[in-house]
Formats: sequence, C-alpha cells, structure tokens
Amino acid sequence: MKRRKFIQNASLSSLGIVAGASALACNDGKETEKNSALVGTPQTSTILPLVIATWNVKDSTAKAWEVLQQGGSALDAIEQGCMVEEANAEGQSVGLGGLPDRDGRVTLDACIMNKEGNYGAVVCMQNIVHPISVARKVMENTPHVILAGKGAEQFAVSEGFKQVDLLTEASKKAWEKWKETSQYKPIINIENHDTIGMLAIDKNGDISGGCTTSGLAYKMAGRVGDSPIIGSGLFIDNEVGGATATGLGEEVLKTVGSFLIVELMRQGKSPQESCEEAIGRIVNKNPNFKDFQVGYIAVNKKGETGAYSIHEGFYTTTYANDENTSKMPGFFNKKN
Ligand code: SD4
Repeated sequence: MKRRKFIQNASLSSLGIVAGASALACNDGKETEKNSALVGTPQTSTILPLVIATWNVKDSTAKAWEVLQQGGSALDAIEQGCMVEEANAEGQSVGLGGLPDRDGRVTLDACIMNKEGNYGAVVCMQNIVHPISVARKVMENTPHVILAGKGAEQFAVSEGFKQVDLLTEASKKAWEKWKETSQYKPIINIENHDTIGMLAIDKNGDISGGCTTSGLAYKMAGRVGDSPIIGSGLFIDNEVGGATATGLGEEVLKTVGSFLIVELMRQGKSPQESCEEAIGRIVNKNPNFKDFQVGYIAVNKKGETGAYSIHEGFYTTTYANDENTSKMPGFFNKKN
C-alpha cells in the first residue's frame, strides 16, 4: 500500500446525507452561501439508518450498513465495521499491519461510545488485532473506561482474544527505511485506509461511535493520540449527535475537538458549521497549521452530516439510502 501525503490531490467537494428540509431548518431557513459552497448540493435523506466514517473505507461502512439493515444496533454496526479495517493488513494506520513506533512496536489505540454515553478504550495496546472489540469489553465488562499497554493486552487475553504479531513484512520494511534518516516530522502521511472514526445511527435513531488507529507512524514509545480519548477523537451524545476525528492527534487533544463539535450542535449549529468551527479553533491557534492535517466528521440526531479538514485530501465515506459513497469534503487551506 502506497503512502501518500495527507495534503494532496483534491477538489472542493462535499459530504452527502443532509436532509433538505432539516438542513434548512438548521440554518434558520437559509442555506448560507458559505455553506452551500462547502456542502455542495444537499442530498435528501431523512431515512435511517446511516453510517459515516473517516477516509475511504467502503468495506467497513458496508459491513456496518449490513448490521444496521439487519436491525442491529448502532453499537454493533460500529464494532463490526471498524473490525473490517483492523483486520486489513494492507491498511498501515489501523490494526494489523499498522506502522510501528520508532522502536518497531505496533501500538494500537481505540475507543467506543454507546447511546447511553458509556465509553470504553484501550491505549498503547500491542498484539491484539481488534482493539475496538477490546474497548467494547472494557466498557461492558469492567468498572473502568480506559486500559493501557500491558494491562489492556492482559485483559484482552482474559477475554479470549488471541495474541498476534501485528508488524507485517511491509510495515517492517517501511520502518527500516524510515530508520535510515529517523526523521520525525509532524506532517501526517496517510494512505487510502486510515484511522477510522465511525458514527452510526440505527433504525431506532440511536447513535454510537468508535475510533481505532495505530496512531502516528514512528511516534515515540508510549505516545497516545486523540483517537481513544473521550471528547477528543470521539464524542457521542445520543440527544444531540456525534463527532470523530482524524489527523494530528496532539492538536485534536488540545482543543477537545469532538466534544466541541457536539456541544456546538447542541447550541443549534449544523454538523457542517460545527466541524468548520472546530477546525477554525485549531487553525487560529497554530500559525504552522500548513504542516499538519486534522479532519472531522459529525452527525446530528436528524441524520444530517458534516465534514471538514484543514487541507485538501481528507475523505469521508457515507452509507445511507443504499448508497456507499466516498467523497472529499470542504477544507480550510485553499492554497498550499
Ligand atoms: C493519532 N489521530 O494518533 C491519530 C492518527 C490519525 O490520520 O488519525 N491519522 O494522532
């Protein structure tokens, strides 16, 4: 799998699944010029279920959709959808085959959040292919919300998960090449499959979400990003909506981005406006925003979605109305 610069190849485009009538309601009856430029033509969809994910992960959204179609819960859809990419050895940013830290260890971060607002996470866990499932077990079978490192791995084994060497030949080769210079730059290189943040609404209108990643390639040992941290990589409030993130986790953590987006939606902003404001908070604080990427997706209770990133090149995949579509949403930095 070729890695590509996060900041690459783009056109201004949009994310689908904005209910025409509800979208207008969210904008006080007027779709603003700014929004129509970013969102493109609103697609009509008030029909649930719906699943939306970061990046081009059609196999994952298809699995989630299948679960939802069979009447499964949003939580089951999230877990099973994320598992598809975790098991894909070619995706070098999630699960099996993820690029390692600078010492050659693949360490995984994941979290899951359900409609009741319960949350479970594992951070810096090794040797287990499905951190999203371990995160769910943490949520359901322990009195805790986060397990880290060895403890997370031991817990996974006690729950019946198999230990597997996650470093594939391809990822090992990439790491050995990287060691020739050992330069760590906060420029995120991403492949077609990347950190999955996924949000789903089931037929009952209940929302759940998950986020799973091997984190930044060649990170320091022990580094944990935003993905498994509640409010940063993911936040769900079943009364309002959900949001999840991808990109340079340090910047998402510092602005508690997913929580911010959900709170903005609670105050009446659309998912699109909320994602844009969360990106604005990061950009305004960082004169060096040209060097890194962050992308957000969000969904509200009505099934309206939003997505926005700092740079071109971020993709989202939405499965709704029997269509599984990957698109590039709007982005902040129009000139590189
Ligand atoms: C992290 N946010 O560990 C993750 C990495 C990521 O696109 O999403 N990359 O910081």
